[in-house]
Amino acid sequence: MSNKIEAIKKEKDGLAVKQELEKFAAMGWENIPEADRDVRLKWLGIFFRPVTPGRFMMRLRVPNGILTSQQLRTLGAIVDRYGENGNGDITTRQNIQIRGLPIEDIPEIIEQLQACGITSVQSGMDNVRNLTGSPVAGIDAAELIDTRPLIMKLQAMITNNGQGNPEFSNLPRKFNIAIEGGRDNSVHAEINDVAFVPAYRQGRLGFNVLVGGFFSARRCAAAIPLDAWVPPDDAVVQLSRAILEIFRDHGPRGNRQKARLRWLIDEWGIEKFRAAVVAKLPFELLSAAAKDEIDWDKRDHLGVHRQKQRRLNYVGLHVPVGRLYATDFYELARLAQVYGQSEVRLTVEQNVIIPHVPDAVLPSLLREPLLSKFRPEPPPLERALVSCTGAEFCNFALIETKNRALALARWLDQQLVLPQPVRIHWTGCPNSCGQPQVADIGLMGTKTRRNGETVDAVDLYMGGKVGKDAKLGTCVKKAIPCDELPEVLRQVLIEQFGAQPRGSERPPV
Ligand code: SRM
Ligand code: SF4
Repeated sequence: MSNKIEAIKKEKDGLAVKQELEKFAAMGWENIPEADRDVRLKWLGIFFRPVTPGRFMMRLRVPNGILTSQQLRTLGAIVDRYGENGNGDITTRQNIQIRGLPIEDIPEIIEQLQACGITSVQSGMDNVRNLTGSPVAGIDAAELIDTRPLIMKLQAMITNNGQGNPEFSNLPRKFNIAIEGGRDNSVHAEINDVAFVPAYRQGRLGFNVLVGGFFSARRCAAAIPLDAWVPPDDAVVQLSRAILEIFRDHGPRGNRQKARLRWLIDEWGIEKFRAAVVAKLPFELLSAAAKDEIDWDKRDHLGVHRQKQRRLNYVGLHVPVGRLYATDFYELARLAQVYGQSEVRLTVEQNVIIPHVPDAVLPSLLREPLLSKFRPEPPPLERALVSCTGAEFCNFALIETKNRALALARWLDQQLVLPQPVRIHWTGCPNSCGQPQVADIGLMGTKTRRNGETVDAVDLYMGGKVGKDAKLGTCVKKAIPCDELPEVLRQVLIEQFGAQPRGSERPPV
């Protein structure tokens, strides 16, 4: 049994469009064959957007979420060309998507990206997605393993040094890999197809390995232990390769709703799956360490923090729902250059960190105008807000998310005094890109009928726990009309999160 996407891949490999890009650019978006335009171009990270036809989105790869000032400037200059259509988003995989791009310009954009060391290759569809790692790798005083060199090696292997890797261009489905190097599980290890979490085995520091975590409309599952421990070196790359080869060669390809790695693990059982991995490895796969080192609550990295390097700080800035415009890219580039070492980090909470800020210039950085837009200490609900793209650009969306999420968080922050941040995640449809299952309060877009009319609504998720003992939240109430949500959430926050009312204002309907 096959499906439409398998047939498209069989007819022509996704990566083959690399050779045809100039031709597509010359013919214009209306004339590109549909399977190439809507499906295969995603192998180059180029997404046709039915909501804004003619204005493509590009999903980059930002391994470990690290960008330089030069790269930020290049991104700013690219989106700047498209006026009000041009913008970017920080994604829930510590990555950047840029928008508003006409196909005619994309070959040149790819050259500009390549010139500054960015690739968008294999960032969508049935490929290994952006590799996430600790956002404070190398600067966190309490870090156990610096994830950066491992992520870079893995990215080089998976993308063939950014050129595209035909070995992994025909997986049965998407594939997520994360490497955690700290104590707080900043990458959400539990929701990745493969995750490495720090663990001591007989006194030696390395990683325990988790497999099979994923979200989909059909099913959500937390990752389970592979019963494996690897040292923090090439073994990480070799193990990832072995698992990818097994997934590629044996993963189910019939029903796309049942094609993620976990379905193969369930079909085989974890012992058979592990044995298949062992058979491929050039080294002996050790059993897991008795416990891992994830023993902290998850940090959000906002505000000012001391680095492990003396007299240096990192400053986490809150980017409301991850949205960046050209001027923001330029300003972040400048701030990182003037106050830091021309580098920023992205987080899976869709925020930015400026590392390496010396004590002496910290007060000046905190006075910069950009910091009143991207605040280091925003109010508690806005602080912990995450939102997927939603109906503004995504044709799967059942509701608009980002603007609505921001307006509601701001209203609730005005209404209530919160004893601590409450993590609210919005997602526009059951695909769960905004990860509502990891949130304290998760909101998943849907539609409902009220007085004979169809209205925007959300399913309410609760109970998600992150950091140590991470646990997925579940749906506790279905189909709350969006215009009733302000009052519903206000009540939930008072009753379950210790919020105190301030006064009363009109809700943002
Ligand atoms: Fe996602 C499809 C956006 C993270 C599960 N996701 C899509 C598409 C490509 C659909 C489309 O073609 O329109 C969305 C693009 C909309 C747009 O224009 O931006 C989209 N996903 C996103 C992003 C941008 C959300 C965000 O605002 O941050 C995230 C990009 C990550 C990246 O940089 O690579 C994003 N998507 C996720 C995550 C979260 C994660 O990885 O931690 C998930 C759930 C975790 C997982 O995959 O296990 C996720 N996206 C999906 C799915 C359901 C997958 C499945 O197995 O069924 C789809 C639909 C699909 O693949 O068929 C999807
Ligand atoms: Fe689009 Fe749905 Fe993903 Fe949101 S969750 S970006 S609406 S596919």
